[in-house]
Amino acid sequence: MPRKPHRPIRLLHTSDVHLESDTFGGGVRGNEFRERVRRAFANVIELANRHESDLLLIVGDLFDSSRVPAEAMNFALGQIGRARMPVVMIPGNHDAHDERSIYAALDPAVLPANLHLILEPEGRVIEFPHLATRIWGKALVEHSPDYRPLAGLPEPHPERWNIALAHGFFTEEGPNGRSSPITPEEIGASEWDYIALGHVHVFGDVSRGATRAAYCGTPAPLYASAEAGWVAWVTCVPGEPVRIDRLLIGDGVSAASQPADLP
Ligand SMILES: [Mn+2]
Repeated sequence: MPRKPHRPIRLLHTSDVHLESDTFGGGVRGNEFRERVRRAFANVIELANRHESDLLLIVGDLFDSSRVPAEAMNFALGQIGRARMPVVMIPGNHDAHDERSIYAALDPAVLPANLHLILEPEGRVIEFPHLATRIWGKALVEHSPDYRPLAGLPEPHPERWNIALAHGFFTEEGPNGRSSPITPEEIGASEWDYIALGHVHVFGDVSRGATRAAYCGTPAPLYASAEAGWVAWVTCVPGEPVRIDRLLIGDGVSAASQPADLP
């Protein structure tokens, strides 16, 4: 069925920020590292504003664990509130929506008005009629081989951009014991326009059939790798294939706020 959305849209897609990572412990080096991850997230918001993105997608693992001090949660929500567009977010396996969920405890009154936090394990569609867009996502509760991040994806809407969020592991092998598997068949059969993926920390295009799908990679300097520090910039124009570009997080922000190289 040919899609007939009435307007173009542009999306900034990020995931796996891993705020509050304890990779380097609680000492000076650990604090420095956590501060650099925070700067990376602030720069993602900056980039979305500067490029006037229509939507910002945060596809899981914004936090590294469910041990998040109130001050860190306030930082993250404050940054999201600075975004001048709707932000759609799902939990990942590190910040899963289980019995320790940091999101379950949030008072809706403290959430920024532009944040659409999807916490339904069965999934939820959010309509943005002014953008001719619908977004589907669901909350990861248990990261296990039985959990299918794309199960329950509805049929695409013929007059909307159909954008899905999924946090899991893309695999071309059959059942192999990997948790939260996402298969090429599921992507191809969906007929959705774009599937924004999270979980893998480096950029990867796993498009199938008419459906574009990509991992954006982590925006944070989690590893001393040229493959970290990016977001995906997705352009949807009626009648054209969906286009996926990468934007460097350091791009366009003041030198003083750019993360330095890992020591
Ligand atoms: Mn993950």
